[in-house]
Formats: sequence, structure tokens, C-alpha cells
Amino acid sequence: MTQHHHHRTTRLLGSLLLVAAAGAFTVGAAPAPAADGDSTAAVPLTRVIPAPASVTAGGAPYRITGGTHIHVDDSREARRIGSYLADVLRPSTGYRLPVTDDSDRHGGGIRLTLKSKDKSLGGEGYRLESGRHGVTISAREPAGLFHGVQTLRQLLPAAVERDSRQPGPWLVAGGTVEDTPRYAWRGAMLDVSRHFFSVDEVKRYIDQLALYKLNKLHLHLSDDQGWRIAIDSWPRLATYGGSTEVGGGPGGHYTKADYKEIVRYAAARHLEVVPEIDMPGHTNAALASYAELNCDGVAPPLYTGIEVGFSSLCVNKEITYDFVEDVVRELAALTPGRYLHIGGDEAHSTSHEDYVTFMERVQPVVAEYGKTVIGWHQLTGAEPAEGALAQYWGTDRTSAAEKEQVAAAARNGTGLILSPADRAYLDMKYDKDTPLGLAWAGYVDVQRSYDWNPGEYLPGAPASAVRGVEAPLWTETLGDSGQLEYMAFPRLPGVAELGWSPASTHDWDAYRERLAAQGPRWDALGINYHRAPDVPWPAR
Ligand code: NGO
Repeated sequence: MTQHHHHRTTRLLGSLLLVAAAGAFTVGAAPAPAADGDSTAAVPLTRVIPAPASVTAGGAPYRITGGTHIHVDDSREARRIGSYLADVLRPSTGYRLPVTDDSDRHGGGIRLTLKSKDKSLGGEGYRLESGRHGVTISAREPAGLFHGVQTLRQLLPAAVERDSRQPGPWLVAGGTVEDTPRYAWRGAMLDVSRHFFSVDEVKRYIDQLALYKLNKLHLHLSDDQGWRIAIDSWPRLATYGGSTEVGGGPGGHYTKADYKEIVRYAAARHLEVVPEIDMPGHTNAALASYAELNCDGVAPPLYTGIEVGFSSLCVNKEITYDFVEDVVRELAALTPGRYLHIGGDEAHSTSHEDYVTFMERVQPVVAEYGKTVIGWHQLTGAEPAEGALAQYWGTDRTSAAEKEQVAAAARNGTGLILSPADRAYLDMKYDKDTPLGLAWAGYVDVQRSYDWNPGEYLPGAPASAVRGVEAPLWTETLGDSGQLEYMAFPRLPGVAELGWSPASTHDWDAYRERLAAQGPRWDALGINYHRAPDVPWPAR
């Protein structure tokens, strides 16, 4: 980030306070009644985000009525997903929708089964068939069934998302959807360090990610402004290092119980939590908490501004590696997922030599505790460990040499997660008038965030190295759910679609129509989205 950027954002924070004071950004403000269009016509099977891999429309629609049952197979997982679907449908339909484990028997209604024999569905795919007598979603794995349920939600009128009884009718168009993801990695990152977000705020975001079939929640748990996860062997990290945030607010941290609850909630929605401890830079909160981590033995004060690149762990002190190992051990124990993100970006206060030394010592520690390393793409300036993934966050202005360094690593086996900042960063302003966010990577309007191809994005990187995409949401300027939503919606679904849908479905003109149809859904859910001018939203 440039100096220019910092001045701009400092001024921005001033105007942000004025906007907040005027109450322009409220969460869950009473939405106007949804304009659902002709309420007797079913939503076309193609009007889903992410675009399904294959759709065959035709035949009579299914109508959910007061007599509909949700039939699940005899597995615990199918029952759990059936109950989740019932929880979505009951408040708005007002129907009982009992969940019964008799999907093997013939009959109509909604049927959820994990007994699909179709190997091509893989671990996340599903098949949805709808006709006069019912809707059947079949999959091989729970994640696929869950994604199928998200498709079913979008095939029902937007009003189905409301929490009070609505008139219906509740039609599901006839036909078949067969759907599997393009990429295994479809992530969203939330920066809980620059501003702290409560467990409930994180859960709210998880629910929004699940709607679009995202499957990774990357939590940026530490930075200069705050350390957000309790580490028993270094307790001051959280109690002191977590005690503030950008702007000087009270900050906060997750206890281990809080964190486990986030992991559980995410897992129930088929998202894997990927924890990040950023190092060796972006570490002021840790350095402020323990004087002995500093090369000069003096703890700096806590930091509440938005500069970057000024802090570094002391690469030549042994205690640094005791610290890293303790943190990695405790974090790995909290992490059922495979990955641990070690940051590695903007280590401007660490010499190149020290950076390489540090990464050489730290990556094996991650492996020792059974986890696979992810780093921001600067990790490719050192030697990425076997199996490591690099998260690319460059822009069109990134130098050819830096891009080539990442591409060379990719040719060498390092997997890539693509988060180009001038496309996928949800904290970039949409345009000059956006009251929140940053602009160091330029303005990112909805079309720009959607209109690129991850498979061909990085010159010289083999398409097979691309594991998927991730949309980071940095929170220097964002302090509550309403503000997160304003930046994430409507861009987040576009990144989700890049991660899920086959490239052959990619078409901005068709996408913006599908996206517009999500507006009434977000109104029904109380999501504070930006009514971007490049999307033809229906009138409210
Ligand atoms: C950069 C920087 C972060 C900022 C973010 C703001 C990365 C990987 N490091 O992205 O510290 O918060 O930009 O957009």
C-alpha cells in the first residue's frame, strides 16, 4: 500500500464517522415488502448463483403445501440437513414440514438423500429433480446435499427468506439441475483484527457465505492492531494484544470456546475455517504484549492506526520460535481443517535474508503439527514447503517479475488461491462515492469483480495449479455487520460464482440479471447491500 493510500483512508475514516452518525448503515433495518414479480410463476432453474453446471428445464412445477414432508434417508447427516431446510422454510411458509426418515419409500414431497450412485457428483455435487409430485435432491456427500438445499432456496420466491408468514404460493420449477464445482477452494476471508467481530457477527457472515456455496472461511486472527485468539501459553496476546482495534475501540478476542463454536457453526454449513496468524510482519499486537519478542527487548505501544509494514518478529532470537511453536500447536489443536495460514505479506521491516530464514524455520513447525501451510504470495520469495498454497493478492499493476515469481512457484507445485486485490478484495471501494473501504488497488465495481477468469489469470501459471478463489474483506474501515454486508454484497456472489461455475457459463450480461434477482432475497434477509448502478435491481 502507498502513502497516498494511507492519507486517503485516514480522511475516509473521518467521513465514515459522520455517515455512521447519520445512521445510514443499519443492520436489519425493516425492509420494504419484496417485489417478487409475478408470484404465480416459478423462478426459472437457471436463475441461480453460482450458475449451475447443467440445467434441463421442463415439466410441471412442484408446489410446497401444508401437506409437504421433508423425507430424508436414515443417515444422521441427511436428517441434519433436512432440519436445516425445515428451519429455512417453516417461518415464511407457516407449514409444519415434518422431517421424516423415509426417503427410500416412493412418494412425493421434498426428498433428500445421500445415496446417489452417481460418482461424477464427487464430494460437493448434487442433483436436483423437480416435477409435479416433488423435489428430490441427491448427493454422495453431505456437502453436496447442503449445496443442493441452497439451490432449492434460490428456486423459491425471495419471500421464503422472511421470518414471518408469507402468502406464497411456493412453486419450484420443473426440471433437473446437475451441479458440481469448478474449484475445490471457494473462500472468503474476514479480517477480525483491524476491527473485532463478535461470534454472532461471524455466524451471520457464515450464513451469507453458505448461501453461495462457499466452502472456506479464512479468519485473519492477528495483525498490528489486535490479536484475537486466546493462546494459553502466551495469555497476554489476547488479553492485552486484543484489547483495542483501529480507531481505538475496545477490540476483543475469541476464547477457545468461542473459536470452537465458530468452527462448529461453519462446519455445520460445510465451511472449513482456515486460521491465519500473520508473521513475521503485521505483528505489533504480539510485540506489544511481550517485550521479549522484540529485538531490543522493549515492547512498543498498542497500535490503532492503519499503516502497514512497520513491525517484525525478531528473526534471530530463539524465543521467537518458541512463541511460534506454541501458537501453532494451540491453533492446530483448535483446527479440524487441513490448513494453517502463516501470512507472510508486507514484511517490509524484515530483511529478505531474515524473511527466508524465518519461513525456513516456521513452515516445518506447521507440518509438525499436522497442518499444511498457506501464505500470502510473498511466501514464494522464500521456498514454499511441499504442498504449500500461495494466496495471490497482486493487481494489474503488480510487476511482471513478481507475477513470474509466483508463476514459477506454481509451475514447481505450489498451489494458488487467487485473490487479486483489484478484482476480489471486497474492501475496495466500488467507485469514488463509496463511503466505506479503501482504494489502493483502484475502484472495483461489480462487473470488474466478476469479469475475469481464474484459470487464465496469472501469466505462466498452469491452470492446474489454481485451487480456486477467495474474496478477502479487510476491515480498516468496517466496524459492524451492516458495513461488512455493504462491501460484500453484491460482489461476494460473483467471486463465489467464479469459484463454482464452469467457465462456459460466464457471461456478464446474463450474470447481472441473475444478480439483480438476488436483491429481493437480501431485502428479505435484512442484508445491507449496495444497490450498485451496474446491476438492474427490481424496484423496491
Ligand atoms: C493488503 C494488506 C493488508 C491490508 C489490505 C487492505 C494484504 C495481503 N496485506 O492485503 O494488511 O489490510 O491490503 O486492502
